[in-house]
Amino acid sequence: MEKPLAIPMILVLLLTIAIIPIQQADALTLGAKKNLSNNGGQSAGPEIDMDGTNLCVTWSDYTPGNADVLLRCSADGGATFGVKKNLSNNGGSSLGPQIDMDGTIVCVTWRDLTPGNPDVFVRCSADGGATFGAVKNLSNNAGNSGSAPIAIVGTNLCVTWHDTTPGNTEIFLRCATSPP
Ligand SMILES: [Ca+2]
Ligand SMILES: [Ca+2]
Ligand SMILES: [Ca+2]
Repeated sequence: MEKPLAIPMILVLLLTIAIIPIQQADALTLGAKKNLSNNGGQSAGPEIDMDGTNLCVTWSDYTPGNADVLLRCSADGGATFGVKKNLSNNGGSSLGPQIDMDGTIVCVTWRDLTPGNPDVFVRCSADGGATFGAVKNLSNNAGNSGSAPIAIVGTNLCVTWHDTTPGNTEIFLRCATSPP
């Protein structure tokens, strides 16, 4: 007597498993789209990081007349954003920004052609992106230096990049115990 019930029971179970994820997906609440760049030039290559309710987005933007690294931060999880900041603000192409945050420490790295060859630049903030220290040139050498992911834990930070200065492409690393 149990066997005829087994197949309908399995079907009900399979249907339940299939329907639950759909219902959960429908229950997701998406906020409204926000235009963070909202300017006339090409805005490309956004990167994002978030720690708690501190959130920053960085990208490369041609609106200033050449490629510069722009940044916009939020202290309330993306509900409202501060003004755009131009972190590079120089004549050469500033491309491929990368970002990491820990608490209110925010650092952005990018590849900058202003020195005459591609170098890795970094700029850090200790107050969630409200104010930034000076730009630092981490590579400062003759070869092609680029693609600079960054990691921050507490006040410790490390940046890595590829560099052709040794004669072939090598991977460099530079660390600091406090934001430069
Ligand atoms: Ca734009
Ligand atoms: Ca620039
Ligand atoms: Ca270089």
